[in-house]
Amino acid sequence: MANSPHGGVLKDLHVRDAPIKQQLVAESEQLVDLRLTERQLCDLELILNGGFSPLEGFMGKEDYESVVETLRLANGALFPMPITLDVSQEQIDSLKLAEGARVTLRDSRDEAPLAILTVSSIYKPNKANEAEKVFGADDKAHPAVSYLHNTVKDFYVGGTVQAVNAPEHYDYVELRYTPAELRAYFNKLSWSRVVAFQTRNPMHRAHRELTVRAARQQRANVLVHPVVGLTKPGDVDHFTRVRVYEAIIRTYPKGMAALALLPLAMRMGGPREAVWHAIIRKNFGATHFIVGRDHAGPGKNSQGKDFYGPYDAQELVTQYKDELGIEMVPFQMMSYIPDQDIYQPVDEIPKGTVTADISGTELRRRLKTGAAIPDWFSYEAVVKVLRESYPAKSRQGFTIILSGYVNSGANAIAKALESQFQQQAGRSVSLLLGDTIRSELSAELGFAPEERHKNLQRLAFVAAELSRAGAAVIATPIAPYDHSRKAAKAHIVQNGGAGGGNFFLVHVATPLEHCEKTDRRGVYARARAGQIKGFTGIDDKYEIPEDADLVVDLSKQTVLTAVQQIILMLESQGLIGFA
Ligand code: PPS
Repeated sequence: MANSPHGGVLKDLHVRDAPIKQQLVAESEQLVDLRLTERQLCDLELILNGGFSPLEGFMGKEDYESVVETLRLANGALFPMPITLDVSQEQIDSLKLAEGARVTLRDSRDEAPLAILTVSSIYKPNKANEAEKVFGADDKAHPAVSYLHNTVKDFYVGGTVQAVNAPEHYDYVELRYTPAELRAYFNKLSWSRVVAFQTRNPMHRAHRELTVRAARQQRANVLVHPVVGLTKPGDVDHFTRVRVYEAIIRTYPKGMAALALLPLAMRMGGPREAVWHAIIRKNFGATHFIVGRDHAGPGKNSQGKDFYGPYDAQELVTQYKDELGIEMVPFQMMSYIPDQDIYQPVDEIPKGTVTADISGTELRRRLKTGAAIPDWFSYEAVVKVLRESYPAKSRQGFTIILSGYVNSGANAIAKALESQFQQQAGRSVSLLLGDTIRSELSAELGFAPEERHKNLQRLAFVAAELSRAGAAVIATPIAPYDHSRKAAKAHIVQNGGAGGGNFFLVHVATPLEHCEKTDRRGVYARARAGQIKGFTGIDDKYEIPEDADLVVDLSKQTVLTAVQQIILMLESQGLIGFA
């Protein structure tokens, strides 16, 4: 039925340790504990459920060195990726980590005890060598190498683990299968030949055609087995991707394909990663594994060249073919042939045939502009999911900060803009006037530089949350300091929307004399009289923005012309249209 696991035995540590679970749970409460990072958590989940068979823990020094140098564990078994538990010197000291010590490994999200580690060795890895040997270059343009140097701590702790609990998941629980569960599923359906498809991207018609072709070629069923642990920074989030997979799985011939999620932390290690992926899929019961073009490729190195050749991964898998025990199904890129309305691997397309493709960049452009995405490229249901997560510009939120002196007219412009946006409909509008933020969010803050900074960052936090939910946010702090404005912008760009938040700084450059002359509330008079200390423009600075997206000045123009300029700026970015 299902393929036999790597090394012959599925190392399902939950099953192995079930008879002594109560004892382990009790002991776990008494031991020192290590809270796992996201990457460590993914690794541990697959060690515990047998996805990484034949591993029974994190690699000790001997296994680590052997894997780095030879792609094999010390006992000779093929395993191309180091699976290590990194700790700092402080952790070693404070937890008294030493050979023979027992430590509880906890889920840092909910503190749940997951496993007990018995330490067999603590060693300092040569990170540069690990980068060179495992990833091909000690180049921080590689995400795993950057992670190795910037995030991974200085020491590795090796040792076997005993299972206490599997990490809890709260999303897509029904699609998460352990190797044992997937094997049982295959057996139940009498699937004896299963071709697994690895992916970290949304799937479109080309992927569906490729997998169906692989299935027919091999007379096998298809397991769509996407990674939902950690993938390449910047990838489409897994929540969106799983909705895509759920949509695409319905397009397969009835009974051909199944979808299961893999909580793997990818390393983007190209060829070595492909061998590792094959082993993992074998452990999950698959008999065949698709390796495409540039499998698990990390993109370009710091010289602008690809880290790996497009078919290096296929070559390395072929090299270990005999001992892998899972058959590789190699595939070239699929291209669409409009004349025949079919997809074909590029190596099978006769020269001169007209083909069509939509690149990732072009797809992102079409999502952004709302341009059509043709049926030959994807499925309506898939495009709908992507459009929900990546709304077109015209449906995205944005934040406008109007910065200027007190009484610059920023508030008048903001209120007029609010009316214009309300008139347009389609977006919720939030007006964050400077004094509203002061009274509602920053009542305890004064006007010292660090307090003004904090006030603006609070505003930015709220603005980013609103923008991300699709609102038009108009804010009018004085925001006199450049570094504070830049920090606010960075926060909003990073957190204000799926593909990057939309942010505009409008400098309301009404000169100080004008602001003071037209001040009917008398605040400037009070500041001049020394009754208000550290007043912007009087005895505190206003740093003129060099990076404003727009400059308006109410000593020279009316509120409405300023508003019009802002509207035109937003329209040129595709954020609003004229009704
Ligand atoms: S800042 O610099 O962005 O934190 O300023 P902001 O939050 O926009 O607050 C401006 C309002 O506070 C009144 N006020 C002062 N402004 C500048 N400097 C000092 N020292 C100061 N003290 C009080 C100022 O009159 C603004 O009030 P409104 O009612 O908005 O004009």
